[in-house]
Amino acid sequence: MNSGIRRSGIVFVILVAACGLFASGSVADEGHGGHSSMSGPVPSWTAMQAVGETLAKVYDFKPFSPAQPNHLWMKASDNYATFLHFNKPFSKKGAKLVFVGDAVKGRFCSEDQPDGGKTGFVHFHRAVTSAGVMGHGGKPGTDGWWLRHVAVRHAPMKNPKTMKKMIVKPGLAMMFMPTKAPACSSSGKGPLLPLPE
Ligand SMILES: [Cu+2]
Repeated sequence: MNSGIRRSGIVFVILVAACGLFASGSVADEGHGGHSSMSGPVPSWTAMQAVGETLAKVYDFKPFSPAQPNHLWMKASDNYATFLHFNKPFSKKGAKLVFVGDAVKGRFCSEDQPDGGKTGFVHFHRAVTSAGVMGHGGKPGTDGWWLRHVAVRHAPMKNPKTMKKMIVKPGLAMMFMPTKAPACSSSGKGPLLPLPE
């Protein structure tokens, strides 16, 4: 994947993150320091409401089977997508946006993990999962997406390493949720497929 796509992805994520913060209206109670230092005009309520309406129309992509009820996805290109991750199914009243993020199509191989995870693509979710099973990680070479999460609020989650409760802070969520990928080129399973661009 070229770095242009990755960079524009980050800009997108930051924009959506900002929208999420403005629209939540509860930034102050959540103690997000960065926001209060902002000066100048603030976005109008109707402008922010229109953001939601706009996003709802284009977040219609279904990269996973079965579909994730807590996620809305937008296909940006054949191998790049962005998502909104809610605290409960988005079809439920009161569902809150917790993460925005982006994802790169690839296999569960260290060779396909963007930047080896350093830029935040730490979680692999396989494209197809049998019913009732979590789709994190998988067998070496399984098709799916590498995800990067950016929290837009303080939210409770389980630390994937210790399984203890932790609070996610707004910003890049390197702890959500690392899946260590195997090297596929040395696994003896035939030639390596081309990497996603
Ligand atoms: Cu997953």
